[in-house]
Amino acid sequence: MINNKGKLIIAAYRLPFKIVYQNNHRELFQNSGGLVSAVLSLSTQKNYPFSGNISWVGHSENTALELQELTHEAGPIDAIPVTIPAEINALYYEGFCNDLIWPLFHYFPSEANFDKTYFEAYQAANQLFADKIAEITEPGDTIWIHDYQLMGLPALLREKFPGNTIAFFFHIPFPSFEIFRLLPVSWRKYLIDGILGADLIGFHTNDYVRYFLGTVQRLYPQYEQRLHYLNLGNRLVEIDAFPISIDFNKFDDAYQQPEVVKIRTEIKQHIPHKIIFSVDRLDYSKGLLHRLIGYELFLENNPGWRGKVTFLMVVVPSRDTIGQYQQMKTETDMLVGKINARFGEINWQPVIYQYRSLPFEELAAMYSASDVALITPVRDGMNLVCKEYVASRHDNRGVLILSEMAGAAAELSEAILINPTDNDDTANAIQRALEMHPDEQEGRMKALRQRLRIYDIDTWTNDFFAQLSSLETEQERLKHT
Ligand code: GDG
Repeated sequence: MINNKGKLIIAAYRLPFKIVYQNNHRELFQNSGGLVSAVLSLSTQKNYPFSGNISWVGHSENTALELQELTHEAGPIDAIPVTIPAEINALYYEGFCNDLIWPLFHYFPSEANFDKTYFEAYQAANQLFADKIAEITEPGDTIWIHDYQLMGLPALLREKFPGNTIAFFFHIPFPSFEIFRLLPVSWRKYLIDGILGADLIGFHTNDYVRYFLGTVQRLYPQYEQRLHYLNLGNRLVEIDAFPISIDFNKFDDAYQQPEVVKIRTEIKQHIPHKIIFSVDRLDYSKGLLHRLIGYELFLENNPGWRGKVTFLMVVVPSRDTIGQYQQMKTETDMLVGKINARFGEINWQPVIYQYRSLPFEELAAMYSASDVALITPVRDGMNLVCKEYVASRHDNRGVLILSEMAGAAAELSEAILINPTDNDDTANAIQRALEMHPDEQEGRMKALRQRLRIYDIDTWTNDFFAQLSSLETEQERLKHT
């Protein structure tokens, strides 16, 4: 751990809170993302390496004044909003981030729009973040920047604060150079120069690290690369893999929570046979259509299973004002209808499909009620759902079918790993999972759980900051040689 002097500043596109109105008064509503729990648990550690409150800088619809009034509810986090004018935000967030980088980095180049105004807005928004952070940064502060919305920010801050420690973590896949090079040359340079402003750059997997280093090598052959280190001439930068994890105990404990037990019992009463479960945001990267086609093929190939298994598929609304997402939703609705019409019977529905978000207790109950989790993104930076499923299986039962295209596949080798676009592979995996002997389920589940129990979200954060600390020592040593 670093024996740090200053405070920790987090920069992420969104603030971890928003103001909601309840019973005629205003309250802070905390987002339940993995990063928020990581940061909160870090702040309560005995050897917390930073001083004071954590400053979290992010976009918000609420003003600084409104948020300040509720500071007492925010615990150790000072929420500092960045105001991005609506017309810039549309081109920056919906445009450059979600209409270009998201599809491109998830290997959907045909969905990517290379619009010049997007790029200008992206630069402008990153500058707004830099300006806001500059107002609060003091010598000795550490700045930890997150994700694809803020790739330009490390360099903007490095220029202003050459002596501060800056770290960056990338939550989505970093693609191979053949995909990255589809970006115009000046955009490529802005993004890579931007990220290289950080001291430590973290990705979920070794593959993403390799692709990033390969891209740097193509753009800057003069930078010396040694293992995970890059020597930029005047600075040493480290690039490494830190597979993000989950709050294992939260999901493990949920198994016995009365509310979760109650919902689980109700689910099992309503579906008195095998349950296959999936939950994802509506997104083309999640492989929903391939998954349904694979399930349909399974039912076609295995008449004996008809009437004895139900696929419970939850899709969480997301970005559904965007045309391509609306189209995906329509195609999903139609395919579910087709499968239910083709195989359904008066007392059996092959797919129970819900388009909504779930409260935590219901999610935990669905995880622990299902015999198989079918997690088949066609591309995913990590995927936390598969880890949450494992952590929820306090009973050591259940089978995880996982796409080899999810970052998590690198760690979860006891899952049944499949190619999500190979429908035969999906269909065969479903049959194998449903017919797996309980002893084999237990053996696999125990191994998976043991790994996640050790490498949970706290270990992830500690690992990241321990690495940052040894990098600082190495940088110091180099300064004096
Ligand atoms: C990025 C990367 C990477 C979803 N629906 C409900 C609900 N969720 C929760 C899940 C899980 C999270 O949302 C989704 O996890 P993902 O892993 O898909 O992450 P994203 O936030 O989409 O995005 C991804 C991640 O960052 C972390 O680095 O793994 O690859 O794309 O925690 O439980 N939770 C509740 N109700 C829902 O309806 N309560």
